[in-house]
Amino acid sequence: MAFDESGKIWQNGKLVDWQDAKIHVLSHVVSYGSSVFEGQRCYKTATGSACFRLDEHVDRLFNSAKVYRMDIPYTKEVIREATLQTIAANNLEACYIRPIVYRGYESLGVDPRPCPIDVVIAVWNWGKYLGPEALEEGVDVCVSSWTRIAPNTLPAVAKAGANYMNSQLIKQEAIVNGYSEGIALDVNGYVSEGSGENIFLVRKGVLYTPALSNSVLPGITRDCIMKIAKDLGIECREEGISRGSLYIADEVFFTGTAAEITPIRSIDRISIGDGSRGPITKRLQDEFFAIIEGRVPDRFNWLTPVSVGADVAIESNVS
Ligand code: PPE
Repeated sequence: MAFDESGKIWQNGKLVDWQDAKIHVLSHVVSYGSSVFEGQRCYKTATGSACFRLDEHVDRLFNSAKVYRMDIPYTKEVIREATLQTIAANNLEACYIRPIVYRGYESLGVDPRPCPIDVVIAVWNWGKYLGPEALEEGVDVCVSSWTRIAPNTLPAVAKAGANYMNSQLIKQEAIVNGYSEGIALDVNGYVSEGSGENIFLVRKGVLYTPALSNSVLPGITRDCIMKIAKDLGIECREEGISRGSLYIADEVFFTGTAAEITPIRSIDRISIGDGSRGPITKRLQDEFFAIIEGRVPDRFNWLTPVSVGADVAIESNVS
């Protein structure tokens, strides 16, 4: 994924040129990882571009900041508007959106309180997170030798930059060993999540996902899957999942804004089900993409229209 660098970034209330969106090297965040952030998407729908679950992402950003006593100097409404404005300014009909709130430049020392709270919002094209064929063919993953952050160390409920040091250990180990991604267990040995995705498994027609007490980020895509499953009459249980039950599941998949719904076809080189995308995974994917692409009514109210370049022709792919 390379940046195009021609766009604009929203920085502390102003849209600035991509190349000018800079911070000082002695900003608090650089030494101490003091940031919280979001990952969102804007999709091209049958009726124009739409930001997906904007309110929920803004709410989660503010919750993450609250945990770390970061007082965001803008209202939620300003952040929502700034997000839409940044998408429009970059003229992207579909994009990934990255709002970041961080402790800026003033002084160093662990106590962050003297430093300002800075906010940026950037958008770019981000294709298939786990490879171009991943959504259909599935990915090969491993169980990580690294444990996920424990609830009394770094709270997984906050999407904090520092949590991703743990994610980087998980991800790099997986990649250098020939896997696409790693699944971390929590501090008690139960399944937690991938380095940047929540996880679900299917067994005998029932969907299971780790509970929030298993050190998982309260994923917005996870929430979508739980709502869609309920609607389709598929039972979903949030509970502790053992490592062993991953291997004997009929289907396993990841969810995330970047990963969307990615089937897992093997774990530690053990085939999951018949080693291809399972029927319930496909049903959930089909429904998820139908909603986000505007091919069925937005019955959960997940889409916020964005006016991107009025003269951009939007192809309708209503089938
Ligand atoms: N767990 C983790 C650790 C995580 O980072 C994500 C999102 C999720 C679960 C799924 O959450 P949600 O996107 O709300 O469904 N990971 C983001 C960042 C990935 C990155 O590489 O950066 C994302 O998918 O945008």
